[in-house]
Formats: sequence, structure tokens, C-alpha cells
Amino acid sequence: MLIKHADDIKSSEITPEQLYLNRRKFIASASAATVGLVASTLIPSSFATAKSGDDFKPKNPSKYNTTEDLTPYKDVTMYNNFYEFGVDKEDPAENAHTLKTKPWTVSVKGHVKKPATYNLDDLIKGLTLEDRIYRLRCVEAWSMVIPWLGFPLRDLIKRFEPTSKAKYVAFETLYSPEQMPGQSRSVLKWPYVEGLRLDEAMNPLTILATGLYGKQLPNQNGAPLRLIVPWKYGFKSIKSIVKITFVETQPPTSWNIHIPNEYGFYSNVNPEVDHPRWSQGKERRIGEFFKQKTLMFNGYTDQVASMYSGMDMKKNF
Ligand SMILES: Nc1nc2c(c(=O)[nH]1)N[C@H]1C(S)=C(S)[C@@H](COP(=O)(O)O)O[C@H]1N2
Ligand SMILES: [Mo]
Repeated sequence: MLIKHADDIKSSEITPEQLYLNRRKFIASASAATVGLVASTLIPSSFATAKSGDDFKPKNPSKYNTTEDLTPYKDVTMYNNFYEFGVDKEDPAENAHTLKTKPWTVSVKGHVKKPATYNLDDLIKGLTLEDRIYRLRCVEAWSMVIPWLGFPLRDLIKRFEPTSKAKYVAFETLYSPEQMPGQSRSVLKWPYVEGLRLDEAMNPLTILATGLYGKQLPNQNGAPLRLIVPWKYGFKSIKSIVKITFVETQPPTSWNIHIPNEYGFYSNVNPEVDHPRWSQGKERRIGEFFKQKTLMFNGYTDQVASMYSGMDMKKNF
């Protein structure tokens, strides 16, 4: 995650794309793909060479949708952090094909009335897939605007019936060095883990994503199930989740284990708290040349700030 900065990408490498395929068709096929989890299909070439995502842009902004320009599909799927497939941004797109996303099981444990190991298809049955256009920001100061397809994490959590002892939710990525060759190297402690406080997990903005741009999630973006917490840095958005545990105390998180003085548990986007090695005041939207000011809570202050009132946000970075 510290390897390459957006600044390293030459502007000439960034091509705007035009998405002209019918949106509803994508959503229909993505839903079918998610429910049935058909083998991942190749991206139609028209999709890969297409221009801006106007077809996916909502007409009206809402708390679940920003109307900012979308980051081209190509950048969203070819500029990734997924250390299980290598530490360079281009590695996951190249290597993640070895991940088998079907069948996929998610085990739910800890302080819940309904712990079980669920088949993903059964687990998400009946949950409404929604399109949500959120910013994703990385601590390295690059950001993207991505039309996600997913469902509120809270809708899933309610089904497990957490008990009063459940104060945090811990997530775990698949551990399988055969499928995830990066796990044979000790760049991070495996499996990758993340956590949220229960109220953060229950915030209506927080989703589990199964797709983007109306299509099934590409492996490099965390198929078949990944977390999106739009007011936090990208590294909160753990990919390829196989385990969800409800715990009483703050769970460990991969980047905090790796470099504790640089990455805390909360990782709220806070332009006033510098990363030890760079400022967090500005960010580069992938595909754009000029940097822009980073917004507190990544622009989602109205929906999330109250969860942190009374907390020292510099200490709890
Ligand atoms: N399992 C796993 N999840 C992960 C990571 C990872 O290396 N492994 N990287 C994180 C980081 S640092 C970022 S910025 C985002 C990147 O998501 P994207 O590739 O979809 O943009 O994924 C996060 N989730
Ligand atoms: Mo990140």
C-alpha cells in the first residue's frame, strides 16, 4: 500500500472511457450473477474501452449517491490494492484469476443468536441489491468514485441477531495460499483482517458489495463479497470475506498490526490528521490531473460524524 502513489501514474496513461451499454441489462445480469453466482465472465470489450460512466450516474444526489464523475471502469479494476495477489497496483488484475469464488461460504460466529456457516447464495437471499455511488479513498491520497452494487451490512447483521455483548464486528479474508499466491510472502500477517464498531457496521451507508458498474465484482476488487465503508480509508474495505465475528473488544486490523503508528483502528478520513509520512489534506482523483481538497469523513459528515462525538480524532486515527 505504500509502494506507489497516484502521482506515479502519468496522465497519458489515463484514458477516459465511455460506457454506452444498457444499464438495466447490466444490473439484471449482475443480480442474476450474484444470486446464482455464475462463473465470472470476461468484461465485454465495449465495456473496457468505453468512456465516462454517465449511464450509471444518478439524476439526483442522495445520501447514498454522489453525482461526481465516476472513475472509469478500467481504473477501478486495474489499479488495486489486494496484497494477496501482489503489492503493486497492477498485480491484482493480473493475478486474481486464481481465486475461486464459487462455491463460497461465510461463517458467522461470536456473540450472535444465529451463528452458522452459510453458503453465500443462501446468506444473501432476499436482500435487496442496491446501486450506491460512493467515493473510496486510500490513505495514499488517491480516490475513486465507484458505482457499487451491494446491500446494507445492517440488513445482514439483523438476521444474525447479535447479543448485547456484541460491540464490534471482525471480518476475515480467505486464507488460501494456493489461490492467493501473495499469502506465501510475509508482506502482511495472513489472513487479512478488519473490524468495525457495531454502530459503524450498522450505519446505513455501510454496505457489503457484490458488484460494481452493475456487474459482478471482479476478483481483484474483492469478489465475491467485500466491505465498503465510504467515510473511511480504503483499507477498511476488506475483500473476499469468509468470516464475520461479533466480539466484545476491539478486533485487530491488518494495517494496524503491520504499521501501528501509521494506521489506527478508526481510519476515518480526516484531512487535519497527517499520515506520518505525508499530508492528508489533498487527494488525487484517479483519472484527474489536479489534486482536490480532501473532505472530512470523505464528505459524509452529516451521516456519520455523530458516531464519533466526544472522541479525540487525532488519538483515534
Ligand atoms: N483482503 C484484502 N483486502 C483489502 C486489501 C488487501 O490487501 N487485502 N487492501 C485494502 C486497501 S489498502 C485498499 S485502498 C482497498 C482497495 O480497494 P480497490 O482495489 O477495490 O480499489 O482494498 C482494501 N482491502
Ligand atoms: Mo489503501
